[in-house]
Order: sequence, then C-alpha cells, then structure tokens
Amino acid sequence: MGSKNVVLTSFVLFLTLVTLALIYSLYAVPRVQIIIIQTQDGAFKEQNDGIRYQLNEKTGKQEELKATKEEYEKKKTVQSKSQCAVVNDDHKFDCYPETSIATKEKCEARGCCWQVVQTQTKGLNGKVTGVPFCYYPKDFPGYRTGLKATTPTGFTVALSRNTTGFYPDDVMNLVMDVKYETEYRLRIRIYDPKNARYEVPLDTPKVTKAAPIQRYSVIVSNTGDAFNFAVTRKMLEPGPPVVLFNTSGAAPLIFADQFIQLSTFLPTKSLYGLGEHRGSLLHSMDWRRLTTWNRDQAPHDADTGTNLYGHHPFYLMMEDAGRSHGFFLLNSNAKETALQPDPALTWRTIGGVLDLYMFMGPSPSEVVQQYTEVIGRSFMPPYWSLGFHLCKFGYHSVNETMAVVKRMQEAKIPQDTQWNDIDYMDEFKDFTTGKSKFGDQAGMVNTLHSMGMHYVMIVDPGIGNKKSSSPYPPYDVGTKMDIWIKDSKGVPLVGRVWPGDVVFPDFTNPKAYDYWTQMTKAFHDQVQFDGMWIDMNELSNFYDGSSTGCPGNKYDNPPYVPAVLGGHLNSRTICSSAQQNFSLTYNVHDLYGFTETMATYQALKTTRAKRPFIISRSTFAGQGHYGGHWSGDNFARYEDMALSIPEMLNMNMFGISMIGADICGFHDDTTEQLCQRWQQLGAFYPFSRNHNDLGKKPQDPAVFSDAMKNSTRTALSVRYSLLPYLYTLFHKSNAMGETVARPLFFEFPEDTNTYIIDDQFLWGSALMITPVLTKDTTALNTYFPACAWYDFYTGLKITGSGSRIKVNAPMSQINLYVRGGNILPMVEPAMTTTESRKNNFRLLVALNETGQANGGLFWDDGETIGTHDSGVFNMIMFSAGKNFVSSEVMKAGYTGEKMTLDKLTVYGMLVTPKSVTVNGKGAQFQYNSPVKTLTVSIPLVDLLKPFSVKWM
Ligand code: MIG
Repeated sequence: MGSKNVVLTSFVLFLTLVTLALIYSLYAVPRVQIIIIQTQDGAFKEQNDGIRYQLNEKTGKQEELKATKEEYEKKKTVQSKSQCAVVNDDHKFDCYPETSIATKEKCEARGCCWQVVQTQTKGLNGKVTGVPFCYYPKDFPGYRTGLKATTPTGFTVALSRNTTGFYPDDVMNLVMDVKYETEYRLRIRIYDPKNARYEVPLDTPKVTKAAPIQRYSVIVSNTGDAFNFAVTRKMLEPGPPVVLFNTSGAAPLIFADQFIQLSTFLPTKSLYGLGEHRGSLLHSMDWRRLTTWNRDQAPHDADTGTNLYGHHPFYLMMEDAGRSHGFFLLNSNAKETALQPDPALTWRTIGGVLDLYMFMGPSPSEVVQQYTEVIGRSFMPPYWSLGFHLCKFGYHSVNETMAVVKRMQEAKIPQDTQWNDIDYMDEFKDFTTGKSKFGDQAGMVNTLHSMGMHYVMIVDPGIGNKKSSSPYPPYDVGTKMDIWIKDSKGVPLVGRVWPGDVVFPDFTNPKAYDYWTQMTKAFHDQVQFDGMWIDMNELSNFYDGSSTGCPGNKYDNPPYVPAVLGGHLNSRTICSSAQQNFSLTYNVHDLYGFTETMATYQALKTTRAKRPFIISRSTFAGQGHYGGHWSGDNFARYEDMALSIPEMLNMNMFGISMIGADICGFHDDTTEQLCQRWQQLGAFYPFSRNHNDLGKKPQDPAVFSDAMKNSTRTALSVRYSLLPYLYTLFHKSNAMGETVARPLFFEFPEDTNTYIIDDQFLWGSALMITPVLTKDTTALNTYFPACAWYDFYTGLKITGSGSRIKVNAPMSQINLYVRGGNILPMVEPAMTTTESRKNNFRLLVALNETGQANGGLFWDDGETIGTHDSGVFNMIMFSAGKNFVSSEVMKAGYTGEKMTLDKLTVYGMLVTPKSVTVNGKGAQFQYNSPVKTLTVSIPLVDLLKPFSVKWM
C-alpha cells in the first residue's frame, strides 16, 4: 500500500469535490419549492400559493422565485422533453432494478428514460451493475405535500398522489411525521395513516416532546410534481449548512404495498456500515447494490453485495472537517441499498414503513452512541468470555475434545473456554447429549470447571419432529405449547436441518420464551454449560420453503424481489408466507436470530442467574444488547483474514461489541503460517475463537510447530495481560455506547488518510493493532496518525506524522502501539482468566508530547448481572503529569477480591529520574535511557486506595 494510499485518498477527495461541483451545477436549474419551510428556530411556516420558493443549495436558504405559475408550467414542459438528456450518468437512478433484463419498451412503459451505456458487470446474484440503462427523468411525478400540522414532537405533513405508479397497490395517502427527538437525533416516519402496516417491534425510546434545541433542520417541499425533503446540519460555527440528506432530484418516493423506495443525494462518498456484508470498510459508491435478507451463506469474495447472515440498515458517513452523521432505517423487510457515484443512495424495501433516524454526531463515536441509544447498548459480557475460545466441528467425543484441551495446557497456551459443535447431540437433536457415542459430556464440563475453564455448546433452532420410541420433550412440549412457526394454513411448517425434518420455535411468540427457558434449564440440569452458541438462525433450511414447498402467494412471490441469492425469498429458508405470532415471516424473517437471542438471554439469565453469554450467527439491529456474533463460515485464506477486520469494525458500529471471525479459517485446511498470523490478529478480536469445519485438519494452535506455539502463546498472553483494559472498554460500550474495536478514523476524524484504512485498527482510543495480513511478509508499511506512539513491547517512541512508515514485522509477534496520553490497566497474565484475576495489576503509562496521560479501570466480579446499576463495582481513574502518576478511586463498591498493583511502566520518560517514591516511600526502579522507559516495582499497593508515584 504505502504512499499509494495517500495519493489514492487525495484522488478520491478530488473526485468528490468535482462531483460536488457537478451536483451544484445541475442544481443551477431553478427548482421550484413550495408549501412549507422549516425556519431556523425549528418552527415551520406555510408559504401561500402565490409565492414560490426555491432552495438555494449553496446557502441552504429558501429564496423567493420571481416567476409566475404560467412561466413555471411552460418551463416544465420544455424541460420534460429534455429531461432524459439532462441526467448525467452518475446521476441516473435505476428505474428498472428488477433482476430480469430491462428493455426499452418495458422501461418507457414506466415513464422512464432508456439509454444503453458502457458494458455492465454481472454480480453473483445475477444482477447487472453499472450505469442503469433505464433511469428516472428529472422530476418524475409522485407524491405532493398537503396539509401540515404542528405536533408536540415536531410536525406532520400529509403526502398524496393522484396517479398510480408501476408497482401494485400504491398507498395513495401518507403521513410524514417529523420528530425532533433529541438535540442530536431526528426521526422521520412515513406511513399509511389509514391502514396500520407492519412495524418492527424494536423497543426504541418514546419521545413526547420536541427537543428544545436541534442540531438539524428539515425542509419539506415539492419540486415540480415530486415531494422531497432535505435534512441539514445546523452549524455552530459560521459557514453554509451541510445538506446531509436531500431527496430533491433523486428517484421519487414510492410507497406501494410491497415496494417502498427512498433515494437521496449524499454529501460525501465516505460511507460506512450497511450490513451484513463483506468487503472493505469504506464502501465503494461505484454502482453497488447491497441486499439484505438473512441467509445461511458463506461470505463470497467476488460480490460484496450479496445477502449474508444479518441485517443492519445503518450507515455512518464522514462529512468534511471530520464531522460525521448516522442514518438508521428501522425496517426489517427484505431490502437493498443501492449506491451510486453521484454520490447517492437508494433504499428499496418490500414492506413495513419508512421509519428513519438521523444522528448528528458530530464525532463518529458520538454517532454510534446516539445509534445505540435507540437500539440498545452492547451487553456486559462475563469476564471469562474475554479469554480465548477453542472449537471445532468434528470433535466426535469427550475424549477427543479433552485431548485438545490437554495439548493446549501442555503447550502452555492460554484458553478459557472449550466449545462443542453439534457432535455432542444425540442424532443432532437439540437439548440432548449423545452419551453412548459422545461420552460423558456432563463430567467433562465439571472437569473443565475444576480447571477454572468454561464450556459453551451449539444449539440450533430446528427441533426434530421425528416420532421415536422415546419421548423427546423439546418437540412434545413445544407442540403442546403451540409455539411452532405455522405455514399459511396454520399447520406447523416442516423444514429440514441437521436432525432431519424439524419445526421451528416462533420467538416472536412470548410463550416461546417460557418454552426455551424450560428446555435450557432442563438441559443445564444435566450439563452445566456456561454459554450458548446459536447457529442456523437466518432461518436456515435445507428445503426451499418447507417439506411441501410454499403456496406461492404474494408474500412468497412478491412483485419485486430484491437481488437475493437463489433468486427467491424462500431460497434456503422458510416460506415468507409462513405465519408467526407477531406477523408474517415476510416481515419478521430477519428478526429470527435476534428474537432467538432475546429468548436465549432470558433462558440463560433464569437458568444460571449470571450474565448470559450468547454468540449468534444471525443478527438484526439491537443484537448487541443481548449477545455477540461471529462472522460465519469464512475460508482459510489470507483475504478472509484481512476482511475480518472491516467485519469486526462494522459490527462495532452496529452496536455489537462482542465480535470475531473463525481464527485460522472455517472452510479449507489452514496452513501453519496463515494460522500463526491469524492467531496473532485473532488475539485482538473482541471475541477470540479458533473454529474449523468437519473433516478439516485440526488447527488448534497446539498442533503446530514450537515457533507457531510460541508466537500464539505470546499473542494470547498479551491479550490476557490487557484484559482489564479490554473489560473497561466493554463496560464503556455497555454504559455509554462506545465501540470496543474501532477504525482509525474514529479517533482521528480530521485525518482523511484514515478514512480508507482497514488493515489496522484500535482497541479503544489507546492501542493500535497492525497485523500482518499477507503471506511471507515480515515488514509492514504502518500508518501512524499524527501523535506520539510507543512500541508496546519495547516502549520505543514513534512520532506519528500522518504517513506510512516501514517497520519490521517478525513472525514471532504482532505489532502493537500504545498511543501517547493513555494509561492502560493491565494484569499479570495466566492460562485462564480464573487464574489471572488472582494476579496483580499493572499500569502502562504512555506519555503524550506534553508529558501527560490518563486512563481508567472498571472492575467487578465479572459475572453478576447489573453490577453497574447496583453499584457493586469499582472505578479507578489514573492520571500522569510532569513527575507523577496518581489515582483517584471514583467508586469502591466491590470488595470481593483484592486489587493490588505491583508494577508501573512509563513510556516516553524524557528525563532520567534520580529517585522514585510510592506513596512517599522510596521504591526500586529501572530507567532505560536509550528508549526512555521507566519501570517501578510497586510494593503491593491496594488499588482501592488512592496512590501516587513520584519521581525526581
Ligand atoms: O450446516 O454446526 O456456521 O460454525 O460449525 C452447518 C455446524 C452448520 C454452520 C456454522 C459453523 C458450524 C456448522 N454450522
């Protein structure tokens, strides 16, 4: 990469500017704005029909248009003839997004423009990408604004159309409800006021009064015959307002029963989020189409837009000057997001309503905080779950499983948790243990516990319905409780997964919570597991639809099918026409994994009375509040390892802090070198688990050479030593909505070079991780943002200047850098967290350019639910100045375990100290003058009392 990236960034920026200039020139054509304007003080006022206004895009102000109605109508007719020609390629909004081939006739029948352009490319989902041949003319007619009213939370506008569009069942009358929910959060709901439609049952904040101050303003208007609206950022500093969302001149709003479309221009191309998809962190705006409809699908390399396991209709955008905003479309139907170079974005969803939120940031971290305030903050994980996890599909017995644990112990590689895949079950049936073949699972778990370790096993949602001689309570009880998903006729839908034919619990049914809790508890009575791994919940089905197919009604075969893999909604999943308690599967399909996670959370909480630990493959917005996620069935390839970084960073933006990829790769046999590098990177996934497929070569780190084992031990020991810091980050994520793993641009939003970086990342604000991601590589061009950095291992200072520097990257370690200005709470590592929790704490102080640093430590027993709310925790703040490091105990609510400090290291100590004292008494120290580090041996100080270390 290297300086090429810098050049590339400047080029991208240059292109962005040129594009923006182009948009402005297009806007030079006067576009008539009428009806309502939103004034700066937040009120709106009506303009009477005689006076027309136009939005001056440069100033964001409404200006009176000195033209008569007649002149306007005349102009419009002239314009419409040339309407197709005036749209330049980047500006063309697809009028024929169907995967079937568009023709001139079909296109013009829609009232759209047809022009064949350059060759397009075909994605894996069969959809052609590139400049659309069929596109909307400017000012395509649609809804117009009508009555408006102030409300306690903002205002509403009636929208209506008098002609129908080209999708069946237009909702002719809509309401747009603009809510000023908080100073930084705007919500706009566009819905059918007459007929209630499906809405996502996500528990979002209820606001009854408009926020007195808003950092945004909303302008609603008509351009020709098309309603449009714009959201601008109100600036505190002088300068033009920034238009963040602007539907004017984009594809028209369409709101038909099964096709809803909203298009907008975007202020920049720095777009992130929109999941779950695999690809670079920064989205390409080059005619991408990102489809969401949860699917059991190993991520593809060739097409980043295909539908995967999860659904997160959220994006974060970097504006100029390092500001950012976020956008969330609360809608769970199958959908796609089309991106185009203008830059512009189009949402297409096939159901529900348009319920959108905008978050004003202005920092990227604040955007995520504002987003998670709506969807729920990340759960507080048990401390043990921060340790290393080991798993494989195909540990066929207790003996085989324990043999792996044993060799990990012998290799002295830290491991907290052993996992089992479906191998433990009796005929792959949930909540059974295959005693005769698999062995004594309960005994094994007890042994693991006696070793200070933990145990997690997989549970799939499909419940085997085979009649057998012995009773199978999970099926019998579920049938009695009547909680299965039903087909369109009301009969339990039969799917097929590992146990053969199955039925599926409907987790939108409150009764299913009791069912799941009963089953979980009954199994836990046998096997004392510690957490649950829930898989196959997209919902995965080996049949398309069901054992008898699908009836093929308008929900199975909607008029518009987003570009999903398989071409049909029922591909590898259940029928969309299936019925669930809350709504049709058509609507709630993508909530399956999420609702299963919620039910599992309650089941584990009730059963174990400790913090639940859940890793789910399928997710929806809000998942992070109940559990974590892994990125599914990756391949043992370098590119898969590299792409795990954007996946992890995206999930953190989606509020899922507990996230990791299968270390060393799931599919394919790994190689030692790849696995060694992946163990190094994976030691810095918030969720660190090595897992691989049935029939693939074992890849637990203990099977490899000494060099590999040494490197893995080093990486995991560093992780274990940093767990107090990581745990504190998880606490901040839980309490404040901060991300745990974050992109560089979150910390350096004004450094535009960081916008494309996804081969490096940060833990919190203090630790930069720079893994090797390619074969046979022992040097890296590492990007150092402009500030002081220290090599984690040696304390050697690197003064960052916002450029790439070539550094050695030996096979034996992963390069890590501590950012000046931070104090990291650490602990002496051990083989498990059970052991390391008994060890002494350490502090790593990395001074900034002015010789200062700060940090904090959150601590509790690591497993009790709600310690932050109940006050059973400790919070200690650390600060360092010219000649001291000291602490302040903000909270000492947990005294169950001692907290002792035995060592303190200072990086960036410019003067040689003559003497060092701890709490006023002389202490032993070492000063390394070439690298300028100071190490102080602390005579066991109690961290629950303030201390100070001074030097002279
Ligand atoms: O049909 O349980 O993604 O991690 O090992 C495959 C067996 C089912 C898919 C999961 C994978 C797991 C596997 N599962």
